[in-house]
Amino acid sequence: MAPQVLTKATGETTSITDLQFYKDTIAGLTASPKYLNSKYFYDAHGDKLFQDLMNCEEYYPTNCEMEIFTNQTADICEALIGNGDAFDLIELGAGDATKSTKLLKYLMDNKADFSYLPIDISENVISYLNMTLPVILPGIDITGLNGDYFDMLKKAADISDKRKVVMFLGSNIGNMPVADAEQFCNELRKHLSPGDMVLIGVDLKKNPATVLAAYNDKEGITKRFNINLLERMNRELGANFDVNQFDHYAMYDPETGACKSYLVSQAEQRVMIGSELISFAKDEYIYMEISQKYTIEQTDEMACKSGFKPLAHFSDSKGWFLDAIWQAV
Ligand code: AVI
Repeated sequence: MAPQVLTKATGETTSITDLQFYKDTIAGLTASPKYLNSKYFYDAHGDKLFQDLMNCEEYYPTNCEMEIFTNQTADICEALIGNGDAFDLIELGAGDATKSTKLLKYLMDNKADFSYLPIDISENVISYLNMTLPVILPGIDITGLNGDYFDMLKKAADISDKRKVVMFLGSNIGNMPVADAEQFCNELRKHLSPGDMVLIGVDLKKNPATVLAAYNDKEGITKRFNINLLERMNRELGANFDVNQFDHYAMYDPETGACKSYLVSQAEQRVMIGSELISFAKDEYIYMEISQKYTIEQTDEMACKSGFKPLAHFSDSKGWFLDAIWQAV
């Protein structure tokens, strides 16, 4: 019988092979070349490692976006407020909302008429925000939505017919290949109406050495962040990865703007996951993640192609990161 997993909420046991995580893992590791889905990086250990990454010297995107939100708060918020009519401020993948809190505070202080609807796939994130934000920002109108982005956007439209402003920050769009990012923007546009806005954070093309260093930090946090996915399989899927037998490899192609991470098998080896035996040749790689970089012109093009008009650009002092406002046409 395949190993079982206990679901905390219901107390029921499920076969590991029924888990989406298992199915996606086996699909990726039996493909050629092997790949894994980076959305699975973010269990509790992965969240902690990502926090460490955001504090590490070489990983610049978080600091750049924070600088934009700190120094240009008023300009960004005034553009979102527009003519002052009430709006729903929806954040996709809100996390701990550190960056958006800067904007929320300005909007509250300036009596903007808005409701905040953070959307996150993690139930923990949503209950944390529902509890903590009203303490930090007394009087905030918050409705956390737990689930898939587009399902929850639909729900947000059902809850109210107010104008929508959608935030998609932190260069999360970069974790999709360009074609998928374009498809995502098209889908996003379908869930909005003319006049609605998007505030999107995008990491820009820059000196290739700077980009590569951010995904190949000296302390090895990015390596641990990637290796954690193998450890997660050991923890949750009963796999038997010897994680010391894998090394991290990052590459950046300045022509395409694609920064990619891989784990490379250091030896010929076999790994058991559930009832599947996965073989690795020495030096065989697993493609783990893309962190796509764009030029400002490319983001404008992406906006126009998907039914938006680029309204404003906000960049940090080094010109490394962009927060753009797009308006649905
Ligand atoms: C969440 N995402 C935008 C990060 C990035 O920069 O692609 C994830 C990450 N991967 C390695 N370092 C950071």
